[in-house]
Amino acid sequence: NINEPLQKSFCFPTLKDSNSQDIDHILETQCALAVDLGGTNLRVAIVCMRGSIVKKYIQANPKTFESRIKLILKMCTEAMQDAVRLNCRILGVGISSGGRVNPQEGVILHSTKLIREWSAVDLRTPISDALHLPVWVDNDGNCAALAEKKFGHGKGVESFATVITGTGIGGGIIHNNELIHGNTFCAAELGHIMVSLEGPECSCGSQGCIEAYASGMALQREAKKLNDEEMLKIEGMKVVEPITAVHLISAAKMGNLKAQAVLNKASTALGVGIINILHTMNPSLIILSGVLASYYQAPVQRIILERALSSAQNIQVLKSDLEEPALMGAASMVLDYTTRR
Ligand code: ADP
Ligand code: BMX
Ligand code: MG
Ligand code: CA
Ligand code: ZN
Repeated sequence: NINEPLQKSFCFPTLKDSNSQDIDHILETQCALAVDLGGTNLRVAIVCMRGSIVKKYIQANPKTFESRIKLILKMCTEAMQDAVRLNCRILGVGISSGGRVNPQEGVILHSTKLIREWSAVDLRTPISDALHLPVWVDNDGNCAALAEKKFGHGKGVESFATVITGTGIGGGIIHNNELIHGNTFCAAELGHIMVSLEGPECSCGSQGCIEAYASGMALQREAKKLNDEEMLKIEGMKVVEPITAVHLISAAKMGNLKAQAVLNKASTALGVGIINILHTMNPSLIILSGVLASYYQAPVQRIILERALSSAQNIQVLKSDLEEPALMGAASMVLDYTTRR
């Protein structure tokens, strides 16, 4: 089973094994250490069984392999010290990362240039050795799908897909209640669904991918372009650098026609990409998450009504109500595997 990572054996003492006089120990909450590596940020969190984030740490994701591994270990060590004070017992480490991931081996197989020096990386061995904990790893979009399944709109839903926008666009597909990893762990790379033969260049090396139209980075690229041409700001608009997707959205809302055109194109690309998902797997639900989800929800729903086959139109496009889907999914791997009897 692909979802059953090969682990060294670790011993998890149960309450019965522990000293019954140690009241503090009995009151300990079982928690996971969750890590999420994205194109911009590196997040670590202590996440408890019920799915709440006890404490969260955020840093910029370093640009080199060495400094990235070093920072992951430093942040995890700090979190483990805090966990002791917070009476949290850490059962293991769950890691969500951009890139194609072999979850059985805990290896990042390949990454686009969104995360440099991040191909053929065995993450499990060094982290497990340093922290003396079992380690699970999966792709960030896949982790987001696991989180929706356990804590979010995907609860009890047999078949759904999730699309998460950050720096790039990640995807995760649950079919028959299981994640789909594919033949070479490249399934559900939904950001690289292509919607045009030409189109903008993508960080994957191709062009016309929905990530190149609709991700945080793509909108930032367009916002900067407009700003350089002095066409972003309109009367009454304050722009605090750095220019991001947020400026584009507020300019559009204030009536900037150029900004509206960029966002229309981005929404259409995303909507058409999502229709391709509908026509491939015919799920019962699409969940949008990430920084731009609330912006995209309505246009995507509309484009489906305009352009999908009628049999695929009766689908809900929901916005995730989870605070950090990728991070929560990373935690869920730990919580599910360590407490399963
Ligand atoms: P990652 O997982 O890729 O590191 P995050 O999910 O942390 O990314 O999101 C960071 C990306 O989202 C960046 O591209 C940034 O420009 C963009 N971003 C950050 N805040 C906002 C916001 N409020 N609205 C739109 N985009 C944002
Ligand atoms: C890229 C790709 C995906 C990832 C997605 C979202 C890499 C390194 N990343 O398309 O695997 O799921 O970005 O990532 O190959 P994020 O940076 O937006 O969180
Ligand atoms: Mg991310
Ligand atoms: Ca994925
Ligand atoms: Zn691409």
